[in-house]
Amino acid sequence: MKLKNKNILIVGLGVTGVATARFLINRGASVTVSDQKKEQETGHEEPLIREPGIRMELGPHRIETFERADLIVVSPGVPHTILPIRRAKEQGIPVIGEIELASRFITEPIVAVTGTNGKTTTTTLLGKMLEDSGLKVFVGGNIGKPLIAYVDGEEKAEIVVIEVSSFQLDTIDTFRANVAVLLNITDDHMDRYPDLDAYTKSKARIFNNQQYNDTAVLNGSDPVVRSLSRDILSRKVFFSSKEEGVAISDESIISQENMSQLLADFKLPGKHNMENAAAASLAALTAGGTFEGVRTALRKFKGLPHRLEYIDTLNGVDFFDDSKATNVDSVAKALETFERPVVLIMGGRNKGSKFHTLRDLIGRHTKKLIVIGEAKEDIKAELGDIKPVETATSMEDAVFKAYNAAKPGDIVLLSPACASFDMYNSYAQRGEDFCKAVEEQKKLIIDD
Ligand code: UMA
Repeated sequence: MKLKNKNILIVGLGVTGVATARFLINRGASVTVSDQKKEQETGHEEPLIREPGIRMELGPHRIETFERADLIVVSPGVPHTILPIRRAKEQGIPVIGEIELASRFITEPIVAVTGTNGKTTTTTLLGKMLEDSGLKVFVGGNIGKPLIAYVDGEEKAEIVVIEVSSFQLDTIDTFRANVAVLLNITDDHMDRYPDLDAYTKSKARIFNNQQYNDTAVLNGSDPVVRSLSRDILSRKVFFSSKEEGVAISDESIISQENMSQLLADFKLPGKHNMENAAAASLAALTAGGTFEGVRTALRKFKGLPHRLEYIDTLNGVDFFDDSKATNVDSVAKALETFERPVVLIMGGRNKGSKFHTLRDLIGRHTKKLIVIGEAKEDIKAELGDIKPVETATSMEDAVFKAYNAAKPGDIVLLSPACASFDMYNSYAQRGEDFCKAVEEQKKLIIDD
């Protein structure tokens, strides 16, 4: 792909936009970046903004700039349906995402993971399995390290493992995953897609361009995943949850007995984690991982921060941080994991979630809800008749109220079912604030 002297427009100046701009400048392209935020709202992008040879257009997107580009590279957080992009497409200007651009420069095998929930856990675990098998691995994508940064970097890997979101898949064209994993599909991002069907079609794009000798690793217990699998061209391997462990549909990668043996070494709680571990094992073994490497990684893996992470116990009340649970399905999985009564802290920015789908689980597993952020009234309206709901004004207030509602043996769980952007920059920052609030609560108890 020729980039030198091409007039390329990057839309969105976040992590993706910055890494893409650096790559394109290094390849001699003429780069313009358009971001709707104002200059005073920029932060880590500062050095790039000041860099000579790059045109920066902050503030409202200008349609003329889009129409003049030879190529547009759109960031995942920018809907590819916004007017300036639609106009550019009408003029025949190619619009791609950073994953597509990067993949055109990658010759190493690519393993890609998508799904509504469990992507980051599975991708991380898969990376470790391959590393523990002695391979040099790049792990990135939606997980936070843009794929284009790998292409632009000096260090080369033997295999590339990426987490891909539906937003990223919306803007691929020729991207091909040698091994593609689809973990599950449930309602999410309904503020960006018209319905579940559109979101499902987006996710299924991970299998576009796969050939007969590629592999699709699929969740056989998920009805939506099963239904879309008919159209997949590559070899299909299903994993399905059973009462105990996971069943696999094809023993050419690993026998059922050896898979059960592997999973017996995996310690994270919940059926969903067992599915993530099975998916990662199948993908790793397909991509060149060894049985021993996979086993070592499964044994060592302790989970990721802000995903059902145990924080502390105060007077017999256990606190868990599940800030990463930004949709209702994640919250459902968290609640199913606990057998003791839960005081649940929910809320944040509503992504069009159907909170009422949690009614049954809330009824069975929780004793009280504490609601925060923009979505508090929506949650109250959909769930307030099942269990008592109390409103909190901050995370500290939420933890205080939750602790006071709990008895020794109970659980206080932050599992918001919402995005964090109304109060924080990220789910990680929200989780850290929760941990800080638990720490504060501990001091209050000690001082008492
Ligand atoms: N912007 C515009 N015009 C618009 C909309 C946004 O200019 O119409 C600008 C914003 O002002 C902002 C920039 O676009 O400055 C942000 O771009 P971005 O949202 O794509 O952010 P990045 O920092 O590039 O992060 C993206 C992913 N973000 C999203 O998909 C929302 C990160 O995933 C990912 O880690 C990163 O690329 C590297 O690949 C985050 C995420 O929340 C973690 N992902 C979603 C999820 O996992 O559920 C999909």
